[in-house]
Amino acid sequence: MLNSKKDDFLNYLKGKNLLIATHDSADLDGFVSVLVLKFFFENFFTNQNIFLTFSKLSKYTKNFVVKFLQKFPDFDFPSNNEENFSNIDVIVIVDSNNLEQIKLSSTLNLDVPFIFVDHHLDLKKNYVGNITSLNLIFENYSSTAEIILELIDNYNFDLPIPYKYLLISAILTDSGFLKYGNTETIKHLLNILQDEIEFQDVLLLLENETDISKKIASIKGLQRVKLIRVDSWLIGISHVSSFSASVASTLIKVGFDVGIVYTKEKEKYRISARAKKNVCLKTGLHLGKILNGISNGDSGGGHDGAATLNGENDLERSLSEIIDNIKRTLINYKPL
Ligand SMILES: [Mn+2]
Repeated sequence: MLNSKKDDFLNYLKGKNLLIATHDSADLDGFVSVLVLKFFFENFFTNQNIFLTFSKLSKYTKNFVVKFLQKFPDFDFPSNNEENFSNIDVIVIVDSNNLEQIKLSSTLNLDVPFIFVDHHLDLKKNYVGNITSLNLIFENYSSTAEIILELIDNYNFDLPIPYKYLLISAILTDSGFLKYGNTETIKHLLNILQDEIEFQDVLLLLENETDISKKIASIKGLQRVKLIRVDSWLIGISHVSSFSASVASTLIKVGFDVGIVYTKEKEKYRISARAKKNVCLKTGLHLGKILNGISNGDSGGGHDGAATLNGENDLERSLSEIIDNIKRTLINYKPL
């Protein structure tokens, strides 16, 4: 990240009342990014108000908080500010650049300018109100936490140990315990760990007993899966009533190259898609782009190997477009 980008970002925020927000059902990366950014701003800027808001935490994040508090009982998790946000000058939105994934409090009007800090595919939506020149969107980072770490790093800012645990946890979970990481991810981890933190201690915080409803969703997802074969590629399509993302990952684990799992509610639906990393690299498959480019008005986003679409218009049409696009990408691939 260019130093001038960081300076522009911070210079703009200086002296303003800030609200930091993240996507709905915040995962660890979104949640931690909010907390660390708030802590940094509070120490870096003086005499300005810094609020935070999240509509909901994911179940995993909630479990993590419980374990984290056993290790750091004095850590003061800032609570959601449910106050009147009428004096906010600018909103910093972390870990998403899609407003459809952000649920802001009703007291907040989106006339307030906002800036994205994110590592997902840049949707380039050109929202009115988004100061695009200040966005810190870098798709080559495996987590938003790393973008924030680099931002802080410049200013010789020493984070207290609990915050370091938080950052490492966010980086590890978002990079799939380095499976989707790169050399920079490892450098970032080493940079925070130094000699102060025992890696195994962090891993303990991230262990999670799978709950029974999630196990049942995986099993049902496997029972219902439909197989489509394209040359030597295997695409699996299934549906569950919840945990679609984790079931899509399960499809990959059992041998599918691409897994698509949908969830249908009364007026809404969700499609989660996962693909093997090497399939994306070989064929140029980018699920985030495919799920973003649906013609019925619904749009999703994500990474090459993991993407989500939350829609309300026409599930059948979205599904068939997605499947057709995936097939086309795979068919066009000619091995050297
Ligand atoms: Mn993330």
